[in-house]
Amino acid sequence: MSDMILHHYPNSPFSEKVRVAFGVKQAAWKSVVIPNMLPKPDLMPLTGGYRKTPVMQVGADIYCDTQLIMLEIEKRAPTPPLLPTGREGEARALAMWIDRNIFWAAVGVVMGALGDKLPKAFLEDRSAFTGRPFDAAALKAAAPMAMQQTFAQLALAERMLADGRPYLLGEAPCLADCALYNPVWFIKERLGGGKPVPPLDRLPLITAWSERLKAVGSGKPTEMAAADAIAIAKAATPEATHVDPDDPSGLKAGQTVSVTPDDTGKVPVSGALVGLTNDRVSISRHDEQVGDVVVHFPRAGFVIKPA
Ligand SMILES: N[C@@H](CCC(=O)N[C@@H](CS)C(=O)NCC(=O)O)C(=O)O
Repeated sequence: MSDMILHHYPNSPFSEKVRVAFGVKQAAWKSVVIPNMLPKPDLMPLTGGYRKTPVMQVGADIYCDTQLIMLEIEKRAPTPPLLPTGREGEARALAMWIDRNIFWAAVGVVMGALGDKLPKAFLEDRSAFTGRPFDAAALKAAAPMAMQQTFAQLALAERMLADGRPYLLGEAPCLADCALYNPVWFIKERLGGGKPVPPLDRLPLITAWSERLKAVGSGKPTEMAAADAIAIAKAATPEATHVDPDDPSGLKAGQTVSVTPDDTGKVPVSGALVGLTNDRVSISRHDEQVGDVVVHFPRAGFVIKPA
């Protein structure tokens, strides 16, 4: 089986969500470190424009968004499971809530504290990425509200742990734990040097839970050069995919479409529709550097438009 190659950077909290999943599974993976802002010249030929972090590559298949990356990891390294039997929907729904709500509140906490220490180029990049002003003064002004929001939302997760369970859905870490580790790790590592700083100081169960997840580690990474990842894509053939002919969207196999995130980093990726299921949309594209690749996105949170 081809290697799972994660394109990521160390400070990226969404990448930490994936790295901890590799840890749960003690999986082997290849690590390609990418820049933390545009330009990303070695990533764009693979994704066709999708700019977010992380991206997972397996041969000539490119998986965008951690929603889908986690499902691919689950398929390729099934044990122990991230989706507890009979509770897959719960685990995935919790992850969506965390990714779309708690994460952004936590960004407000971290950036509110660090905003004036961040390079201008980074702040400009994130303004373009989010479509909102990302400057030190605006971030600082919004920080107290972000702190309250982060606490209010994390308090819900704290209540889940109140019956003594070690992880959000029971005895073993699942997808929801990996998702929640993202914003908690972000606050702890960026602001507290690993120690619980506000609002974590008022969340003892989440703090103890985060120590358990830290001990899980990141699996078995091996460094890989970006050029090697590109060569792997070029030499590989994408896996077979399927377009559901009865999909209510009316989209048909082979038609040209664009796929765009609905929240941040709204860069459309265009190609021929080769896969469409309830969970994912897959498009085939050709690039001189990487040859024929298929780029996969989740359905939830992505807008598909006929070209
Ligand atoms: N919904 C995406 C969110 C990913 C995301 O927002 N990642 C941040 C970094 S943690 C990002 O892309 N920042 C801009 C960049 O890295 O260029 C996912 O689940 O993968």
